[in-house]
Amino acid sequence: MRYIVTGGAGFIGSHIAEVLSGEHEVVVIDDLSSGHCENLTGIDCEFVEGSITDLPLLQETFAGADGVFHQAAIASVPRSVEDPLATHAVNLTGTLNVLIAARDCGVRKVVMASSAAVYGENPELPKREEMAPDLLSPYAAQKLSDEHYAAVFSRLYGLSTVCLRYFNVFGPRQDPSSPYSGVISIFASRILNGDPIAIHGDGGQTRDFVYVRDVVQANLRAMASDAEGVFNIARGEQTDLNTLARSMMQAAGQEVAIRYGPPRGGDIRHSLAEISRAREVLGWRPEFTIQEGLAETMRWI
Ligand code: UD2
Repeated sequence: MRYIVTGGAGFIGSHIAEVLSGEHEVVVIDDLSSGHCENLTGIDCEFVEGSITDLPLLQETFAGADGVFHQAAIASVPRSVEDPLATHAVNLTGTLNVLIAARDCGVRKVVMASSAAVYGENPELPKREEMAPDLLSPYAAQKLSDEHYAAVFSRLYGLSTVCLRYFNVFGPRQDPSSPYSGVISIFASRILNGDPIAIHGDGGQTRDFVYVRDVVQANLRAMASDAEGVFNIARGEQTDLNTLARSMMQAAGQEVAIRYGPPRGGDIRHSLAEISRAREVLGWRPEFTIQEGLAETMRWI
């Protein structure tokens, strides 16, 4: 099979490319705005440097492809708040380009990255796919609109689509130096350097962390199945930040100071996913415990 991975030089995309490359022809398209070529070291793939905002490039690149894993995005809530138009161009118009190019090239299926951001502050837990969205940022609006476009392309043009609502994904290659990086990669790099970590708020906030290799498997299952629609991808487990910080220090065998500061503006308090739809329809389940994922992440740092 010939598969395209948009954002394939990035954190999640490079893991998808790596697993596919053992068995399939893989084409990575990435504009290197947040991805890095080093993420593709040792991965057998064709690399196309370019942006999903370039429709003719996508139409050329997608020719002959069987499926597209669409991971390219400016994956940052704060960036979208600062610059709704620039993030719209990539996250929404870029995704529309991906769908159009896939349709035009006769691609069978597009599996794309959506986000738990669409649930916002809706206090009901666990978050279920059929819950009403609560949009708190341009990023959330862009991802929800992407889901709507995907559904419309399925109905109108027969392009099969799946949208995976990622919760808090962590693992190797999540750049700890990026200001938009996830809390686990930031904590891991600080703990291993012996530097203090900062907790925004009292540390009682919770997240549903999922290891990147499980996210890759969710993508592969979605591509292989006939299913369409929206699926939560998480472990279905709530971890508070104080517990996370303690287990990370334990795993690293290194104690560092914790500095508590004011809560971060726009943060949600609790997050937990209902993952039974992905289990039942895609036959996917998370295999890595948080401890196993943390150990692999720290080995990488
Ligand atoms: C995640 C996604 C984001 C969006 C959002 C939707 C990541 C990296 N981001 O944001 O793209 O989908 O969910 O709700 O997965 N924190 C600290 N200290 C630090 C860094 C973070 O206390 O040094 C806290 C932060 O204030 C928050 C929690 O850790 O309460 C998780 O932060 P995050 O940036 O890893 O992820 P989140 O859930 O804000």
